[in-house]
Amino acid sequence: MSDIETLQTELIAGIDSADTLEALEAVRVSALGKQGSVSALLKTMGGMSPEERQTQGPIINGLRESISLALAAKKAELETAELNRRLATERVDMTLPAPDAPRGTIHPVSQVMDELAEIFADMGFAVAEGPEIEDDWHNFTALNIPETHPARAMHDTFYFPDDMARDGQKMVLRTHTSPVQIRTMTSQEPPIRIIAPGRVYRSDSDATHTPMFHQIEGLVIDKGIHLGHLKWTLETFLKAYFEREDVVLRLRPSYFPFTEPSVEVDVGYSVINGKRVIGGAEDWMEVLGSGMVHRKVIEACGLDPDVWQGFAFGTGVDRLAMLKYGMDDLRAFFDGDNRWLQHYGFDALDVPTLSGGVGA
Ligand code: 2NM
Repeated sequence: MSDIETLQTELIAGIDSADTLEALEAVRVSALGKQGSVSALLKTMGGMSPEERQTQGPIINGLRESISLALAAKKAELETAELNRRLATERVDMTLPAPDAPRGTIHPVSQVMDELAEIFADMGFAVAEGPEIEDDWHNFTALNIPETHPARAMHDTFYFPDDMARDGQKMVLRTHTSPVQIRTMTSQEPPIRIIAPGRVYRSDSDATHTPMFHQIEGLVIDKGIHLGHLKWTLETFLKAYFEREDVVLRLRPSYFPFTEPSVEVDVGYSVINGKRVIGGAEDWMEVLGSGMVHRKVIEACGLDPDVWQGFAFGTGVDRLAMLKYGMDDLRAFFDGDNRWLQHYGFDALDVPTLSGGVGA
């Protein structure tokens, strides 16, 4: 056997017996590395005569080729074996409880807004939105609250500095969502049926008032709309929201600059185990303000009040949430205390539907 054949036999045996990737790499380095036996043979070709090179060249190159192929084949074999070993031994136990990761919940205010959107969507109302930074005209003037009107003082408005005025209009943080109704009336053709949920701001802070709170207002504009439509809509809404058929409404005359007549809506409640429960008529509590939209408001929006009439209503979302879910301190809504959220938290996947009951 020639030296080359002996070397080849030895190297192939070394490759065959390598049982780890590291051992195989050692064989590769000993043959094809810088100081390797095959590399040394390749280097001898430089000093050969042309005749010698013609006979030895193919033999040495053949050796290098066969060793390279044997190394590659063995490497693939070892890698496959390693993968199969890992597949056979490594396991993920899908029955293990997930680690105690922090879990977000739906805030009661969001939950109630979703419930309200669902209830009103069923009655054909769309959801409308508008800016929280408003100009004086949309927040006050168009709503029949002129400069000198005492309601401006009533609203405890947050005003922006004079140099932030736009088109000569002083800017404010909206004190109610009514400017959304104004924007809808000036940009859409009646008939209109919308609710406008969102954040509103008033400079007022104590146990029952926060400077930011959530309102939802509704607006219907069509021909021949009267107080009967208003009463039916609010009764249907309150029964769906409190999920009780025995919800009783009491309408009282009131005053808002933007409605005439204006109506305050009380809902009857009973006291069960010291807690107020909606339903029955043991006593009354105020839940909504409403009325027929003032003709001056309809006119301000460019509509003819002799053709178009409507009703509007408004209430506090935070208060509606407290009444339905038995919360007693408004300030906890904005503390961001995760224990409170977990207690009242609603599941992100538990979307309110009328068929499933809107409540969580
Ligand atoms: C309320 C009570 C009564 C109201 C009126 C309007 C508009 F834009 F149509 F004039 N929007 N919202 C309204 C009426 C709001 O909240 C207590």
